[in-house]
Amino acid sequence: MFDLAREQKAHDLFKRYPGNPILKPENWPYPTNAVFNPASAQVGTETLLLIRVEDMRGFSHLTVARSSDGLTNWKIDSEPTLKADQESREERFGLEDPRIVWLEEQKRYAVTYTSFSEGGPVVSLATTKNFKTFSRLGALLPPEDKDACLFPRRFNGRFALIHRPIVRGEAHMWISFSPDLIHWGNHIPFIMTRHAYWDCHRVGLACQPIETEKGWLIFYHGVRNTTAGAIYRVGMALLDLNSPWKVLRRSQEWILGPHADYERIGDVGDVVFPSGAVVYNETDEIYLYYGAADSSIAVAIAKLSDCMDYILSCPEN
Ligand code: BMA
Repeated sequence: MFDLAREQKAHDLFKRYPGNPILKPENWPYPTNAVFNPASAQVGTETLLLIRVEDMRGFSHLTVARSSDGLTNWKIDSEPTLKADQESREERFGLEDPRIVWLEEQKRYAVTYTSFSEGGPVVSLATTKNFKTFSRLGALLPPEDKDACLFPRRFNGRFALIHRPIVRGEAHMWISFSPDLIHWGNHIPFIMTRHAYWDCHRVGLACQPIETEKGWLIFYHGVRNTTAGAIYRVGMALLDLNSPWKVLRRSQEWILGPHADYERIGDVGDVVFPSGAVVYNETDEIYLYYGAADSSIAVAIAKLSDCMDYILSCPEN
């Protein structure tokens, strides 16, 4: 139902950082076409972004950039941090769109990303302690699949993965479970595209799930196809803390959409594509890192308490 007060909250939630875009191809220490769709983690006192970098064949790899305030003075690795193994059928056409979570029980980070395999896009998993060396666990599920992230802990003994397979041409978000990060089952579609809405054509997880007292706060991208092309916008949902396949709330409105020039114009115009977030509990802030128009990286900032206030004002799913 249309609700003007809620529309206003959705509209006002995130403020774009005035120094956007924070990272552009011109900043790179080596030639590159585009830098976008970054994963994020707070590592020690630094914000780390693991960034999708597209080379001039059109294939992507992942490169680390670090900053002490998460906004400026980025130190970028002088060469690709995680390169595709082009001998492998899994990674033949590059690595794209990573997400990071800290797995406390394993004392290491889990990085999920899209491998562009010979059979199409698949979700792959690698773990790392230092973002220098990585252990590859391979593809988790068959193609076509994208937009995946693990939860940082188990539920009833099982790891959980949000991902976005394409089934019968439909692009809904699914959640799947595994005892060992290798064997996956109990596949449940749980956030579907909504007919006639801004997210009617495709949905997919944005950044890593954020644990709050009221449930897991997730951001997702939603796509509408128009006569002028696709528009990628961002919405939110709240998942049950112990049963994350249960959707407690879902935003009716989008909370971030392409508006600034750097979001409207680029290799793929009209795209905002968040894939990383950092929460600062001391200041109640959330920094949402996103690819802008498949060309550069931007950040938008909100109060976490405002995000919770807004999502709790949205109807149940
Ligand atoms: C999606 C993904 C993203 C990309 C977006 C917009 O399907 O492939 O990597 O940013 O399209 O082009």
